Amino acid sequence: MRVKSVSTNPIAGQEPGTSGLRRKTAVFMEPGYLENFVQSVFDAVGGLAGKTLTAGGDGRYFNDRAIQIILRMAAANGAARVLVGRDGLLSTPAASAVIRTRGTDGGLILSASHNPAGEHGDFGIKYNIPSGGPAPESVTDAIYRRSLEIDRYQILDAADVDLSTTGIRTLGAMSVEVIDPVDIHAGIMQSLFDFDAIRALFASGFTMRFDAMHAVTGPYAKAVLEDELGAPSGTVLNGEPMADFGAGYPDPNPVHARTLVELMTGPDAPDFAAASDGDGDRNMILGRDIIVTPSDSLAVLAANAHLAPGYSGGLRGIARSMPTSRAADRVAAKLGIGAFETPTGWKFFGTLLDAGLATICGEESAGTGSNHVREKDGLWAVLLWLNILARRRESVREILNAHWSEFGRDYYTRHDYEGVDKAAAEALMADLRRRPADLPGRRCGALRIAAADDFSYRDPVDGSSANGQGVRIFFEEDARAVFRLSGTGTAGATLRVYQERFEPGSGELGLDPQQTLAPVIAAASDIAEIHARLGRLAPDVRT
Ligand code: VG1
Ligand code: CO
Repeated sequence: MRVKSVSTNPIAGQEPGTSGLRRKTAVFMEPGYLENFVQSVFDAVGGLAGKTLTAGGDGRYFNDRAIQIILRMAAANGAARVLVGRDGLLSTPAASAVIRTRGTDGGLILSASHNPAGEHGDFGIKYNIPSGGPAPESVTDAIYRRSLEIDRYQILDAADVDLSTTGIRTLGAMSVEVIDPVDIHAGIMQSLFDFDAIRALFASGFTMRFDAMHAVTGPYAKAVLEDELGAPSGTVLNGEPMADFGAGYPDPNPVHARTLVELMTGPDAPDFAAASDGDGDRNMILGRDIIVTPSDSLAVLAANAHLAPGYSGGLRGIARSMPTSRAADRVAAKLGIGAFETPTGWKFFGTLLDAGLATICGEESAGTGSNHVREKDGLWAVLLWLNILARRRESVREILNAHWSEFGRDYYTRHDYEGVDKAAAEALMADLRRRPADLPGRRCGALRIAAADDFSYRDPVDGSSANGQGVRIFFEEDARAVFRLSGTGTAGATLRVYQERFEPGSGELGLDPQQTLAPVIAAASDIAEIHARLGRLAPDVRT
């Protein structure tokens, strides 16, 4: 086996500020494209000589071939060992768990998360640092700079490594340790939650469905829910990972998980349901006749976390992304612990978790997690919910109602305008950014603007800063609208509009947030001139 040094042209890889590289699968399959990114990572982290890496992905189309390329490149770059999930699989939270538990020098995760997979879908790759978390901007910027100047990559001329069974193989001078993709993560889950209580809950006839959406979480959910906790087989739906995710869209929201929502509003609804996304880091929580909004879920989990053994000593603090509702802040205030507001993206939670300032974190996009790993963790959220349900023995609806009566309710909805013209969306944002000074005082229907800004953040631990993270409009009526462009798409642009309004002391379940928030929604689309600029009368997705 010999090391080949292949000359290559620079590629404009991962844009600064994004947490991974996502492109059409066909782009990734172009000769040298994946290789350039991988070599840029290896170079940007100071080379691989003698290092150990973790590698795995969500099983989407090209995962199998990309893993082999990464292994051959790691060997050619002098790595000592790579830990790889069997069949090249690792969910994002499991990869984080492996990096931390086994102390590897970071890892490469193959996924485009919730983006559709397949030959005509999307592929993605990201580098996680040795803490197990997404690379911070200083690292992604270094990778990006390297990708612009790279002129060769190193790869071993060798046959594929057998990844179909666990065990240790060799590839040149490097060892490849094929691990069970579930074990390490499942062990952490067992250490955090009251499995006996959850087992008793299922034994009492409690019913649940978990929709793995043919993505990576199937094996994780089956191992824990069905094999370990005694939920009947059939609890996990669509549990076989498929290269094209069964032609589905593994984004756990009311549009893409519609069948689950219909099940929960129908006559055969189980007590509880959940879904996860492509790479297993997000979650959707449903009860009979109720979808729990992610912002509420974060607040409920934080308020009840002490019921789980892993958090019985209480929380150090709660962190949420800026567009996430303030429901979690109300819990933090009551518990007398810190509340943090960070830009969108899990990487901003890393320093807070490392410093012990926050224990639980969450995003409105259905990502929730804790200090057990450094990624959001879909199955973790589902198990914490189950632990709470097992201890409280109330329905999801009762728990939500009680929460709102205690803390008040933050009505919330996010509207996504997908696949809109990029230039028009950027102009819309640029104009909003220019206007914060003249917006206060302006009337919008029944509302009046109190303040407006473009969110910027200074990390309280390392002092790094991030600007331009989303335009916030605050209304005098305890309401807020936020605008930002998605950074995870691969075609056109997606405008996200986040709308919320606080109602103190209201446990009114019957109210539809779209109706309650109608004045805020109208004001937001008026201020941003959404119809005129994007030619859209209604959003594609409402969550
Ligand atoms: C979206 C979500 C954000 C999340 C990110 C990655 O980003 O809004 O909260 O952190 O996806 O999640 P954007 O830029 O499209 O709004 V995942 O599950 O794709 O790793
Ligand atoms: Co994801």
